Amino acid sequence: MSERFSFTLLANDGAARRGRLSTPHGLVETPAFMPVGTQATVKAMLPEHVRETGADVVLGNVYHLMLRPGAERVDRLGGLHRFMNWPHTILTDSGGFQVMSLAALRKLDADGVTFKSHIDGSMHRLTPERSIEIQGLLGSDIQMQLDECVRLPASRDEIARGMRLSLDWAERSRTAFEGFGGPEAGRALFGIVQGGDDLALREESATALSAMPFEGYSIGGLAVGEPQQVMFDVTAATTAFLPTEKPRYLMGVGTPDDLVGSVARGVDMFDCVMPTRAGRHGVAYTRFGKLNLKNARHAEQIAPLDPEGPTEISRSYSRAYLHHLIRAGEMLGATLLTWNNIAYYQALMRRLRTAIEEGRFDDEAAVIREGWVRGDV
Ligand code: PRF
Repeated sequence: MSERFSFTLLANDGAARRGRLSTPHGLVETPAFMPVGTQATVKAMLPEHVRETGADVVLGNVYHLMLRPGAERVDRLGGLHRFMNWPHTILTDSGGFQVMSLAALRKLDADGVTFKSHIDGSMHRLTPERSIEIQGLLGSDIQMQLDECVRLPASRDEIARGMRLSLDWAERSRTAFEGFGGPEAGRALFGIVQGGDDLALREESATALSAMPFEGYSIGGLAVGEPQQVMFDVTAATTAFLPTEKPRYLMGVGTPDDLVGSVARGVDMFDCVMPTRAGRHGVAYTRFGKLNLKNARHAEQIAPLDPEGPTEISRSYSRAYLHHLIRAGEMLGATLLTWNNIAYYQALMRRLRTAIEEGRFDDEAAVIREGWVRGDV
């Protein structure tokens, strides 16, 4: 029997929290940003280099991995950690959100969702139980319940229906997780709060989930097109109803500014394709804000991305060379910018963690924001 999953709250500064997760594959310092490794790879990066930036955990997706190479195959090959050569913590998303955004066709019912693969058109079915079974086969340390994320704007009835369906699926997911021996294996299952932009529905969802024995809680259904202030208000109204001794994960968020604002509202964990996707598209995150390396004004800039940047990559390669690589469609351009971006996000989280420990989160947040105001330099 493994040691149980645990979360320790180390410090508070206002609503901001500094904590530490312990999983069968190591410690995760929070607030944490988790690079997205959808298809068993953080695109364009070696896992060793992802680790070097300071990431303690990467995210995998049930939807992609069940279709290719298949969860049973990954299990036969020794699990996802071994398969992708990432011996640290892995969190997996349950699949529902990706089915709704990627599948060629899908039909949702009270029991689950049937969908057509975007890869080869084959038909598949996900239920709360099957999603947990797949996450167990992958060997995921931190698993998500199957949920339904209703896109905003939506009517209150539609949001309420999706939230209540997700509550029912939360209970079924928990039963399946315990049936597969998740807690004894030291793994975690997070319930997902839904309820759109309706604060009363968020309270109902968070309160009902808090009464169930989850190891942590995710906040879903945000960053789906609503203004940032709405996301912040809903996040604050949701964390208020979640148990303080369990980790909170804001799914699919966000920009550096979103992260700072959400940590201030009590969020511990984040994931987002932004740093990796932006990197492949020629955009670098720096302490001066976002730089678009495709822009002609970088063509003869000998300066690096940032002489004080978070990795050797940010400090050594010239903007002119990065501009050239991106313009020429060279793979190295995607790698170098993704590397810089993940390193930037990890350095940002380290800064926030230290500031919380030292009780100066608000001051640090103000200094960070001041840097971005200088804009595209
Ligand atoms: N549910 C799940 N995964 C998600 C979301 C959600 O609501 C979001 C919303 N931003 C991103 N990823 N299961």
